Amino acid sequence: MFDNFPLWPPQASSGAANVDALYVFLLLLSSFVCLAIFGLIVVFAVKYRRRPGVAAEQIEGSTPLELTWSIIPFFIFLFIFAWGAVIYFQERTPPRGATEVYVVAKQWMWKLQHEEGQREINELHVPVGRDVKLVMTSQDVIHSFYIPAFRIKQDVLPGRYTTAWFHAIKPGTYHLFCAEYCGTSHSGMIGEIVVMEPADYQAWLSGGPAVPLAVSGQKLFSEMGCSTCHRSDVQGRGPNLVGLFGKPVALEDGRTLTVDENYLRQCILNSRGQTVKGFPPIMPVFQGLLSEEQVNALVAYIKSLGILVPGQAVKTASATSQSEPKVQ
Ligand SMILES: [Cu+2]
Repeated sequence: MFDNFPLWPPQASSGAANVDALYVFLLLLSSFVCLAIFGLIVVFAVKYRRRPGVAAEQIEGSTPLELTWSIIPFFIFLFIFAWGAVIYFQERTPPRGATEVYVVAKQWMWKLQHEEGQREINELHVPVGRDVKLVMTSQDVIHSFYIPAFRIKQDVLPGRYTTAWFHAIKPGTYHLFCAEYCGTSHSGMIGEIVVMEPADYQAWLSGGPAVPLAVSGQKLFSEMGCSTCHRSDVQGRGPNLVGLFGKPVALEDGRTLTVDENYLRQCILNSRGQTVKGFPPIMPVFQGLLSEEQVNALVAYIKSLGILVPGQAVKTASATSQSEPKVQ
């Protein structure tokens, strides 16, 4: 009966039910408080109305009453805060081993690229039941990647990466919106998320020739001359990048930070001020020389060198196989 009157978008991700539960709780609580206030206004207006011959009586207030209506809401708010924080941390923490999709936003379209190399525009195919992490950046203004059915929304900013993740639980086609006003055709910056059964997804993946992103990155790595300094066999003039991703690194200025996508990105484009301790600041600036897609490919390549498996030969630039860009 209410099929054509959806109050909620479909719950198509693992996190959707949690978000809705919190939302419904807030809605019910707010409705209760709202009704209680307006109900009491009416009741008191009638009960304490002016009556002929009755003088108004001064009421001084009650400490127990005020304590009650302060302390109970305090704990209710704390409960809401804790509940919201749990959901927030779940939504902000991509699980290990998630499939990665690189997203580049521009006025006014979404460009998406799978780790396996497939490119899409305004459309993203994903398998059901798999964690998918989005590594997103913009090549012009601020956009926002919003999938109501998954209950995720994340700003996409120029000059850096932001991430989001989801775990689709229901095959189907869902809306993708840009949720940040980004210019004239902002309302047209929409797309579709197609959630497929794993077998269908595999068939879709193998549908066309594609070079894995890390392999494109590897090619670029040698074309741009990165491999002359960042060597994987001996220590070169730049840091060895094998096994670097996800590890803490000490910088020349005394800071220590964990190597993540943003650090790699900043170092590739302009490493000034971020040089690794013990290395001279001689890396050229690549800002303006690389497209966002090329930076993504380089980052994906460096990440594919990221995990060292004991007893297994270190993947070097020449040994990365075409089919298996990532050592798990
Ligand atoms: Cu936009």
